[in-house]
Amino acid sequence: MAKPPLTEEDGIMLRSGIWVVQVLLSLALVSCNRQTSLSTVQQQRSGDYVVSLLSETGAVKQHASKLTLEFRNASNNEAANVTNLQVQASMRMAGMGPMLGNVSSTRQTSPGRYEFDADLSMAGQWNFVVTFDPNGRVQFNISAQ
Ligand SMILES: [Cu+2]
Repeated sequence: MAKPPLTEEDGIMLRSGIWVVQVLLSLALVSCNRQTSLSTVQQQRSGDYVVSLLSETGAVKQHASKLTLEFRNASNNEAANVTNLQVQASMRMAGMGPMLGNVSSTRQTSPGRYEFDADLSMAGQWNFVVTFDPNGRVQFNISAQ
């Protein structure tokens, strides 16, 4: 028995189905890009970990910026999760105590990656001290622009 010809309604169903698939595909691409488009600001070795400070531009801006810490196992380069992650930013000031940057708590965005917000009140040299696990520690010396 021959199939009945497609009606106009069938055509609309088909087109909207394709449209839904295209939207889902582009959403998947956007979320992948968000993860991979970060650039390395600085990388440090700490024990068994390679720790990278990442940002969208590869630089750290004065005032509010979104930064990401990435932890990888030094021996196999696999993303590694850590615990008790804390970030502190400070700037050495002549003739007075250090100036502290306003740093949010970290939120995990993917395996081994943790995003945080940093608000640095001045341009210049900032120390980011990162502590994790029971005894993990790494320090980044960053020039905020
Ligand atoms: Cu300062």
